[in-house]
Order: sequence, then C-alpha cells, then structure tokens
Amino acid sequence: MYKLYYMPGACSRAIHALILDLDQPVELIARDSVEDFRSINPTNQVPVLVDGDLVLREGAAIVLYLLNKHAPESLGASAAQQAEFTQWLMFANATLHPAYGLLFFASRGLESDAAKEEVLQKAAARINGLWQLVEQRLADRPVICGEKVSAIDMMLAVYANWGNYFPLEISLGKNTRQLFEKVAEYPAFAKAVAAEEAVAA
Ligand SMILES: N[C@@H](CCC(=O)N[C@@H](CS)C(=O)NCC(=O)O)C(=O)O
Repeated sequence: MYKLYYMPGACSRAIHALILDLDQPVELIARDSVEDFRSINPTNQVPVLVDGDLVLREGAAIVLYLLNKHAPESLGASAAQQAEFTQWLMFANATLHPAYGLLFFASRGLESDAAKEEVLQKAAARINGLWQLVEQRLADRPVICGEKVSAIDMMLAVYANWGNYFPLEISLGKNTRQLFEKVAEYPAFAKAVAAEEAVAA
C-alpha cells in the first residue's frame, strides 16, 4: 500500500486523486500530524509518496512514477506525445504552481501592506497570463492531454481553487471553467475531495 503525506486542499490532493484513479490502496498521513516531517522531506512540503523503501518527493516526479508503474500508456504512445505530456505536467507543477506560491508568500511573508499589495498584484497578473495559455490549449480539446481527465487536469483544478483565498481578480476562461466542471465530477477527484473534507471536518 502507498503512503501519501498530504495537507488538505494542497497540491497533494491531485496525487491523492491520481492514486484513487489508478485503483491503488493508499494510507493518507496529514503532514501536520508528523512530529519530525523534515526528516521525511527536508523542504517540509507535501506531497511525499512512500512505496516500500522508496520515499519520493516532488509532485511531478510522483505523477510520472505512478503513471509509469500503473498506466504507462496514458503518458502517450509516441516520444513526442510523452514529451508533450511532460511539458504540460511541468507547466502545471513548475510554472503555475510556483506563481500561486508567490501569493502565499506575499500574504504571509511581507510586513508592509504596500509591499504585500504590489507582490499580490504582480503575482495575479502572472497567474492570469498563465491561465490564458491553458485556455488556448483547451480551444480544440476537452482536456490538457489525451482523451480523459489526467493528473495534469486535476493539478490545475487544485491550483485554481487557491485563488479563492485571496481578494484578487483571477479570471478563468470558458474552456478552463468547463475543464474544471469535468474534473469536479471525475469520480477519483470527487472521492479525494470528499475524503480530505471528511478528515478535516
Ligand atoms: N516543488 C514541490 C512543491 C510542493 C509544495 O509547494 N507544497 C506545498 C503545498 S501545495 C506545501 O507543502 N506547503 C507547505 C509549506 O511550504 O510549508 C512539489 O511539486 O512537490
């Protein structure tokens, strides 16, 4: 059985949903219930996946590990399709996710209100620009890669939700909103959300 270190509503939610989608058993461990979590991940961040002796950090690496192990065909048939999947996975995990990270940093890390406001507005402008790329990608396809909802779509849906924590104009286009309706109804994602909310309640 996999162990997944998580925080409710955090990026680990997409990994949680992916494990359920792959029909694999998982034990969820809340990061904040672990006394010395830094010994598991020195960055103090989730997700961390444990598979026997393997302790894996970094969301994109975890997604690729799980898909290679349980559903390699979903990564794409050709080298070009696989590269495209990796590109969008990294866009989500290494470009869009850190852009949201700036919002959290500004709201918690800066003392002066003026500095906070400036960083928040700049981060929001960057995030809006990145969501436009998602919108364009979805102009002629229902999901980011492949035929059905993938880990990438679920990651994007999790990040989009973080906009609700800030009083900022973050606008999602019509295609993007349609994608997130699909993700919300996707059984594995809905199950992961329900499980995390049940624990948090
Ligand atoms: N590059 C890391 C980033 C992970 C990350 O930012 N995790 C956030 C939750 S979305 C976290 O654990 N934040 C808690 C903290 O930094 O204290 C990855 O992709 O796994």
